[in-house]
Amino acid sequence: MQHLLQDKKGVVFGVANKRSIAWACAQSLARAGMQLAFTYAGERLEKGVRDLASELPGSLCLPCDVTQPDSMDKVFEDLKYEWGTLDFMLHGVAFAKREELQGDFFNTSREGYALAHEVSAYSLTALTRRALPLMEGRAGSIVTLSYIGSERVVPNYNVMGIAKAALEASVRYLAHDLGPRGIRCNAISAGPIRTLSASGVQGFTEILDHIASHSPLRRNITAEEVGDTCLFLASDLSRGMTGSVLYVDAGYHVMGV
Ligand code: NAD
Ligand code: IMJ
Repeated sequence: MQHLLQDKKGVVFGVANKRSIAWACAQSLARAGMQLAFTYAGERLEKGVRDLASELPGSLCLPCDVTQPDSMDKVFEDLKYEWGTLDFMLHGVAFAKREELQGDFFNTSREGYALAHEVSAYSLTALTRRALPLMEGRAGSIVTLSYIGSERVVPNYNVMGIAKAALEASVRYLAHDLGPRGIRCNAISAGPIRTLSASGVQGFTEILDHIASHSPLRRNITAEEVGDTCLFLASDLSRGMTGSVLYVDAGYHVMGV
Protein backbone atom coordinates (compact mmCIF):
# COMPACT_ATOMS: atom_id res chain seq x y z
CA MET A 1 0.00 0.00 0.00
CA GLN A 2 2.74 2.41 1.01
CA HIS A 3 4.31 2.61 -2.44
CA LEU A 4 1.31 2.08 -4.68
CA LEU A 5 1.60 5.59 -6.13
CA GLN A 6 5.34 6.14 -5.70
CA ASP A 7 6.83 8.47 -8.37
CA LYS A 8 3.35 9.48 -9.55
CA LYS A 9 2.17 13.08 -9.79
CA GLY A 10 -1.41 14.28 -9.47
CA VAL A 11 -3.43 17.48 -9.51
CA VAL A 12 -6.44 17.96 -7.24
CA PHE A 13 -9.26 20.42 -8.06
CA GLY A 14 -11.90 21.03 -5.38
CA VAL A 15 -10.26 21.49 -1.99
CA ALA A 16 -11.99 24.32 -0.11
CA ASN A 17 -11.25 23.24 3.47
CA LYS A 18 -10.39 20.21 5.61
CA ARG A 19 -13.91 18.80 5.19
CA SER A 20 -13.68 18.73 1.38
CA ILE A 21 -13.96 15.25 -0.12
CA ALA A 22 -11.08 16.23 -2.41
CA TRP A 23 -8.89 16.77 0.68
CA ALA A 24 -9.68 13.26 1.98
CA CYS A 25 -8.78 11.94 -1.48
CA ALA A 26 -5.53 13.92 -1.44
CA GLN A 27 -4.57 12.45 1.94
CA SER A 28 -5.15 8.89 0.67
CA LEU A 29 -3.15 9.60 -2.48
CA ALA A 30 -0.29 11.25 -0.59
CA ARG A 31 -0.12 8.40 1.92
CA ALA A 32 0.40 6.04 -1.03
CA GLY A 33 3.28 8.18 -2.27
CA MET A 34 1.74 10.50 -4.87
CA GLN A 35 3.16 14.02 -5.20
CA LEU A 36 0.29 16.52 -5.39
CA ALA A 37 -0.65 19.92 -6.72
CA PHE A 38 -3.76 21.68 -5.37
CA THR A 39 -5.84 24.41 -6.91
CA TYR A 40 -7.96 26.93 -5.02
CA ALA A 41 -10.97 28.79 -6.38
CA GLY A 42 -10.21 32.41 -5.51
CA GLU A 43 -8.21 34.42 -2.98
CA ARG A 44 -10.74 33.80 -0.22
CA LEU A 45 -9.74 30.13 -0.15
CA GLU A 46 -5.99 30.56 -0.79
CA LYS A 47 -4.66 30.59 2.78
CA GLY A 48 -6.76 27.62 3.90
CA VAL A 49 -5.73 25.51 0.93
CA ARG A 50 -2.04 26.54 1.28
CA ASP A 51 -2.11 25.57 4.96
CA LEU A 52 -3.58 22.15 4.11
CA ALA A 53 -1.16 21.60 1.21
CA SER A 54 1.77 22.39 3.51
CA GLU A 55 0.83 19.27 5.55
CA LEU A 56 1.89 17.18 2.53
CA PRO A 57 5.57 17.80 1.82
CA GLY A 58 6.50 18.85 -1.71
CA SER A 59 3.01 19.82 -2.86
CA LEU A 60 2.21 22.77 -5.11
CA CYS A 61 -0.63 25.28 -4.81
CA LEU A 62 -2.12 27.16 -7.79
CA PRO A 63 -5.18 29.36 -8.36
CA CYS A 64 -7.94 28.09 -10.66
CA ASP A 65 -11.47 29.23 -11.42
CA VAL A 66 -12.98 26.79 -13.93
CA THR A 67 -15.19 29.53 -15.40
CA GLN A 68 -11.99 31.27 -16.60
CA PRO A 69 -10.27 29.47 -19.51
CA ASP A 70 -7.02 31.46 -18.99
CA SER A 71 -6.91 30.35 -15.38
CA MET A 72 -7.22 26.68 -16.44
CA ASP A 73 -4.50 27.18 -19.11
CA LYS A 74 -2.17 28.65 -16.48
CA VAL A 75 -2.52 25.64 -14.13
CA PHE A 76 -1.28 23.24 -16.78
CA GLU A 77 1.43 25.64 -18.01
CA ASP A 78 2.71 25.78 -14.43
CA LEU A 79 2.49 21.99 -14.02
CA LYS A 80 4.37 21.51 -17.30
CA TYR A 81 7.09 23.83 -16.04
CA GLU A 82 7.25 22.33 -12.52
CA TRP A 83 6.83 18.64 -13.34
CA GLY A 84 6.70 18.13 -17.13
CA THR A 85 4.36 15.13 -16.70
CA LEU A 86 1.14 14.21 -14.93
CA ASP A 87 -0.33 10.81 -13.91
CA PHE A 88 -3.58 11.73 -12.20
CA MET A 89 -6.28 14.38 -11.98
CA LEU A 90 -9.11 14.62 -9.42
CA HIS A 91 -12.10 16.78 -10.37
CA GLY A 92 -14.06 17.62 -7.20
CA VAL A 93 -15.68 20.83 -8.38
CA ALA A 94 -19.39 21.70 -8.27
CA PHE A 95 -21.45 24.86 -8.01
CA ALA A 96 -24.99 26.07 -8.54
CA LYS A 97 -26.58 29.28 -7.31
CA ARG A 98 -28.21 28.69 -3.94
CA GLU A 99 -31.63 29.78 -5.21
CA GLU A 100 -31.51 26.94 -7.78
CA LEU A 101 -31.11 24.34 -5.01
CA GLN A 102 -34.55 24.82 -3.51
CA GLY A 103 -38.14 24.86 -4.69
CA ASP A 104 -39.43 23.64 -8.02
CA PHE A 105 -36.87 22.48 -10.61
CA PHE A 106 -38.99 24.00 -13.37
CA ASN A 107 -38.12 27.46 -12.04
CA THR A 108 -34.41 26.96 -12.90
CA SER A 109 -33.20 30.07 -14.74
CA ARG A 110 -31.35 29.92 -18.06
CA GLU A 111 -28.27 31.49 -16.43
CA GLY A 112 -28.47 29.23 -13.38
CA TYR A 113 -28.72 26.16 -15.59
CA ALA A 114 -25.74 27.30 -17.69
CA LEU A 115 -23.56 28.16 -14.65
CA ALA A 116 -24.25 24.83 -12.89
CA HIS A 117 -23.34 22.94 -16.04
CA GLU A 118 -20.25 25.04 -16.79
CA VAL A 119 -18.76 24.61 -13.31
CA SER A 120 -20.01 21.12 -12.41
CA ALA A 121 -19.96 19.24 -15.74
CA TYR A 122 -18.16 21.02 -18.61
CA SER A 123 -15.12 21.73 -16.44
CA LEU A 124 -14.23 18.02 -16.39
CA THR A 125 -13.88 18.02 -20.17
CA ALA A 126 -12.14 21.41 -20.25
CA LEU A 127 -9.57 20.29 -17.65
CA THR A 128 -9.08 16.86 -19.24
CA ARG A 129 -8.22 18.46 -22.60
CA ARG A 130 -5.54 20.54 -20.92
CA ALA A 131 -4.18 17.63 -18.85
CA LEU A 132 -3.80 15.28 -21.83
CA PRO A 133 -0.47 16.55 -23.22
CA LEU A 134 1.11 16.00 -19.79
CA MET A 135 -0.38 12.49 -19.47
CA GLU A 136 0.62 11.30 -22.94
CA GLY A 137 2.22 7.84 -22.75
CA ARG A 138 1.81 7.58 -18.97
CA ALA A 139 -1.20 5.33 -18.13
CA GLY A 140 -2.98 8.33 -16.62
CA SER A 141 -6.12 8.26 -14.49
CA ILE A 142 -8.85 10.89 -14.17
CA VAL A 143 -11.50 10.76 -11.41
CA THR A 144 -14.55 12.92 -10.77
CA LEU A 145 -17.09 13.04 -7.93
CA SER A 146 -20.80 12.54 -8.53
CA TYR A 147 -24.02 11.96 -6.61
CA ILE A 148 -27.07 9.71 -7.04
CA GLY A 149 -29.16 12.83 -7.77
CA SER A 150 -27.91 12.33 -11.37
CA GLU A 151 -30.14 9.27 -11.82
CA ARG A 152 -32.86 9.54 -9.13
CA VAL A 153 -34.84 12.52 -7.93
CA VAL A 154 -33.43 14.02 -4.73
CA PRO A 155 -35.64 16.93 -3.60
CA ASN A 156 -33.83 20.32 -3.88
CA TYR A 157 -30.83 18.89 -5.79
CA ASN A 158 -32.60 20.16 -8.91
CA VAL A 159 -30.25 21.52 -11.60
CA MET A 160 -27.25 19.88 -9.93
CA GLY A 161 -28.85 16.49 -10.69
CA ILE A 162 -29.03 17.39 -14.38
CA ALA A 163 -25.41 18.60 -14.29
CA LYS A 164 -24.27 15.36 -12.58
CA ALA A 165 -26.07 13.34 -15.30
CA ALA A 166 -24.05 15.33 -17.88
CA LEU A 167 -20.90 14.76 -15.81
CA GLU A 168 -21.39 10.97 -15.72
CA ALA A 169 -22.13 10.87 -19.47
CA SER A 170 -18.96 12.93 -20.01
CA VAL A 171 -17.01 10.27 -18.10
CA ARG A 172 -18.19 7.64 -20.61
CA TYR A 173 -17.34 9.76 -23.68
CA LEU A 174 -13.96 10.74 -22.22
CA ALA A 175 -13.23 7.07 -21.45
CA HIS A 176 -13.88 6.27 -25.12
CA ASP A 177 -11.59 9.09 -26.31
CA LEU A 178 -8.79 8.43 -23.83
CA GLY A 179 -8.75 4.65 -23.83
CA PRO A 180 -6.60 4.32 -26.97
CA ARG A 181 -4.02 6.59 -25.27
CA GLY A 182 -3.96 4.36 -22.19
CA ILE A 183 -5.67 6.98 -20.03
CA ARG A 184 -8.70 6.09 -17.89
CA CYS A 185 -11.62 8.18 -16.63
CA ASN A 186 -14.07 7.13 -13.88
CA ALA A 187 -16.51 8.68 -11.42
CA ILE A 188 -17.19 8.01 -7.74
CA SER A 189 -20.83 8.47 -6.74
CA ALA A 190 -20.55 9.31 -3.05
CA GLY A 191 -23.24 9.18 -0.39
CA PRO A 192 -24.06 12.41 1.48
CA ILE A 193 -21.24 13.90 3.59
CA ARG A 194 -21.31 17.11 5.67
CA THR A 195 -19.05 19.48 3.73
CA LEU A 196 -19.20 23.15 2.72
CA SER A 197 -21.26 22.08 -0.32
CA ALA A 198 -23.78 20.38 1.96
CA SER A 199 -24.10 23.29 4.38
CA GLY A 200 -27.47 24.97 4.40
CA VAL A 201 -29.03 22.22 2.29
CA GLN A 202 -32.65 21.86 3.39
CA GLY A 203 -33.40 18.45 4.93
CA PHE A 204 -29.76 17.26 4.90
CA THR A 205 -29.92 15.84 8.44
CA GLU A 206 -33.06 13.85 7.54
CA ILE A 207 -31.28 12.44 4.47
CA LEU A 208 -28.30 11.34 6.61
CA ASP A 209 -30.73 9.70 9.08
CA HIS A 210 -32.56 7.94 6.23
CA ILE A 211 -29.30 6.50 4.80
CA ALA A 212 -28.21 5.39 8.29
CA SER A 213 -31.41 3.39 8.75
CA HIS A 214 -32.08 2.18 5.16
CA SER A 215 -28.73 1.56 3.42
CA PRO A 216 -27.44 -2.04 3.33
CA LEU A 217 -24.53 -1.11 5.63
CA ARG A 218 -26.97 0.80 7.92
CA ARG A 219 -24.66 3.79 8.21
CA ASN A 220 -23.37 6.83 6.38
CA ILE A 221 -20.03 6.94 4.61
CA THR A 222 -16.95 8.99 5.41
CA ALA A 223 -14.83 11.19 3.15
CA GLU A 224 -11.92 8.84 3.96
CA GLU A 225 -13.83 5.97 2.35
CA VAL A 226 -14.22 8.04 -0.83
CA GLY A 227 -10.49 8.87 -0.56
CA ASP A 228 -9.49 5.22 -0.50
CA THR A 229 -11.65 4.45 -3.56
CA CYS A 230 -10.01 7.41 -5.28
CA LEU A 231 -6.62 5.87 -4.42
CA PHE A 232 -7.77 2.59 -6.01
CA LEU A 233 -8.88 4.41 -9.18
CA ALA A 234 -5.60 6.34 -9.35
CA SER A 235 -3.56 3.17 -8.97
CA ASP A 236 -2.69 0.27 -11.22
CA LEU A 237 -5.09 -1.91 -9.20
CA SER A 238 -7.95 -0.48 -11.30
CA ARG A 239 -6.05 -0.71 -14.63
CA GLY A 240 -8.90 -2.64 -16.30
CA MET A 241 -11.58 -0.07 -15.43
CA THR A 242 -12.65 3.02 -17.34
CA GLY A 243 -15.94 4.83 -18.00
CA SER A 244 -17.44 3.52 -14.75
CA VAL A 245 -19.36 5.09 -11.91
CA LEU A 246 -18.32 3.47 -8.60
CA TYR A 247 -20.71 3.86 -5.67
CA VAL A 248 -19.29 4.68 -2.26
CA ASP A 249 -22.66 5.01 -0.59
CA ALA A 250 -22.98 2.15 1.95
CA GLY A 251 -24.88 0.31 -0.81
CA TYR A 252 -27.81 2.75 -0.81
CA HIS A 253 -28.10 2.77 -4.63
CA VAL A 254 -29.34 -0.85 -4.73
CA MET A 255 -32.48 -0.08 -2.71
CA GLY A 256 -35.92 0.04 -4.34
CA VAL A 257 -37.71 1.18 -1.19
P1 NAD B 1 -16.63 21.35 -1.17
O1 NAD B 1 -17.45 22.59 -1.07
O2 NAD B 1 -15.55 21.15 -0.20
O3 NAD B 1 -16.03 21.19 -2.65
C1 NAD B 1 -16.56 21.84 -3.79
C2 NAD B 1 -15.40 22.51 -4.47
O4 NAD B 1 -15.79 23.12 -5.70
C3 NAD B 1 -14.79 23.62 -3.60
O5 NAD B 1 -13.43 23.37 -3.36
C4 NAD B 1 -14.96 24.87 -4.44
O6 NAD B 1 -13.89 25.78 -4.29
C5 NAD B 1 -14.97 24.26 -5.84
N1 NAD B 1 -15.50 25.18 -6.84
C6 NAD B 1 -16.73 25.76 -6.89
N2 NAD B 1 -16.79 26.63 -7.93
C7 NAD B 1 -15.58 26.59 -8.55
C8 NAD B 1 -15.01 27.26 -9.67
N3 NAD B 1 -15.72 28.17 -10.38
N4 NAD B 1 -13.74 26.97 -10.02
C9 NAD B 1 -13.01 26.05 -9.33
N5 NAD B 1 -13.48 25.39 -8.25
C10 NAD B 1 -14.75 25.67 -7.87
O7 NAD B 1 -17.71 20.15 -1.08
P2 NAD B 1 -17.59 18.59 -1.38
O8 NAD B 1 -18.81 18.02 -0.80
O9 NAD B 1 -16.26 18.09 -0.99
O10 NAD B 1 -17.75 18.54 -2.97
C11 NAD B 1 -16.79 17.97 -3.84
C12 NAD B 1 -17.48 17.19 -4.92
O11 NAD B 1 -18.14 16.07 -4.35
C13 NAD B 1 -18.54 17.95 -5.70
O12 NAD B 1 -18.49 17.60 -7.06
C14 NAD B 1 -19.83 17.43 -5.08
O13 NAD B 1 -20.90 17.53 -6.01
C15 NAD B 1 -19.45 16.00 -4.84
N6 NAD B 1 -20.28 15.27 -3.91
C16 NAD B 1 -20.54 15.74 -2.66
C17 NAD B 1 -21.33 15.02 -1.79
C18 NAD B 1 -21.66 15.53 -0.40
O14 NAD B 1 -22.63 15.07 0.18
N7 NAD B 1 -20.88 16.43 0.17
C19 NAD B 1 -21.87 13.79 -2.19
C20 NAD B 1 -21.58 13.31 -3.47
C21 NAD B 1 -20.79 14.05 -4.32
C1 IMJ C 1 -27.05 19.81 -2.48
C2 IMJ C 1 -28.25 20.45 -2.71
C3 IMJ C 1 -29.48 19.85 -2.42
C4 IMJ C 1 -29.51 18.57 -1.90
C5 IMJ C 1 -28.30 17.93 -1.64
C6 IMJ C 1 -27.06 18.54 -1.94
N1 IMJ C 1 -28.01 16.69 -1.14
C7 IMJ C 1 -26.66 16.49 -1.11
C8 IMJ C 1 -26.03 17.64 -1.58
C9 IMJ C 1 -29.03 15.73 -0.69
C10 IMJ C 1 -26.00 15.26 -0.64
C11 IMJ C 1 -24.53 17.86 -1.70
N2 IMJ C 1 -24.05 17.54 -3.09
C12 IMJ C 1 -24.11 16.12 -3.49
C13 IMJ C 1 -23.60 18.48 -3.99
O1 IMJ C 1 -23.23 18.12 -5.10
C14 IMJ C 1 -23.62 19.92 -3.66
C15 IMJ C 1 -23.43 20.85 -4.60
C16 IMJ C 1 -23.60 22.27 -4.37
C17 IMJ C 1 -23.88 22.81 -3.11
C18 IMJ C 1 -24.04 24.20 -2.98
C19 IMJ C 1 -24.42 24.84 -1.68
C20 IMJ C 1 -24.04 26.29 -1.62
C21 IMJ C 1 -24.19 27.03 -2.92
N3 IMJ C 1 -24.05 26.36 -4.07
C22 IMJ C 1 -23.89 24.99 -4.14
N4 IMJ C 1 -23.61 24.44 -5.34
C23 IMJ C 1 -23.46 23.11 -5.45
O2 IMJ C 1 -24.37 28.25 -2.90
